[in-house]
Amino acid sequence: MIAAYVGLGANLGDLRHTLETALADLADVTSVQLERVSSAWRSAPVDSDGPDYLNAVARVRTDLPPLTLLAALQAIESRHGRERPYRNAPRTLDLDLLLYGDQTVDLDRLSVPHPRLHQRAFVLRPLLELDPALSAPGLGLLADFLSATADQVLQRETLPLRPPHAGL
Ligand code: PH2
Ligand code: MG
Ligand code: MG
Repeated sequence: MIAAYVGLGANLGDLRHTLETALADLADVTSVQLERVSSAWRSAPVDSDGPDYLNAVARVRTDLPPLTLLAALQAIESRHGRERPYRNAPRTLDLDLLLYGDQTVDLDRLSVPHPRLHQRAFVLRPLLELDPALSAPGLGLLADFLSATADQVLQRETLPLRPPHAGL
């Protein structure tokens, strides 16, 4: 089994409800176990526009290969009405495969670690919440990138995300 980290983001619709149901959907994927979920973090769109985002990170255990896991994530995005009119467009749901064990994936369709993971506080902060000692292949200790993203304003919500029926 591999420990993988999935980033969740939404800035259109009922953000909390979308993230919570997406987590339940993730827990329902065959051969994916939802292990832990970070807090929900609110922030302004980075390199984009539209309403504020709600972001979180989930740690899963899986024996699905990376591209199979990606297909499962994209199927969940589609079920939540995800459209892709242009790059970084506001979205009902974005699910990104951030880390897949200590493996590197370098394909047209998938790059792991996620190429901008270390530059974005809305990914780093929830990742480090789940594991403060986390490192990523090619990057090393992720905590070392926190100071470089300290100017990105992020608000942690005190109300935890509670996926319905996810058994957490
Ligand atoms: N996702 C993007 C672009 N910009 N900004 C925030 N705050 N949160 C996101 O999840 C996000 C973003 C592209 O995936
Ligand atoms: Mg994304
Ligand atoms: Mg994405």
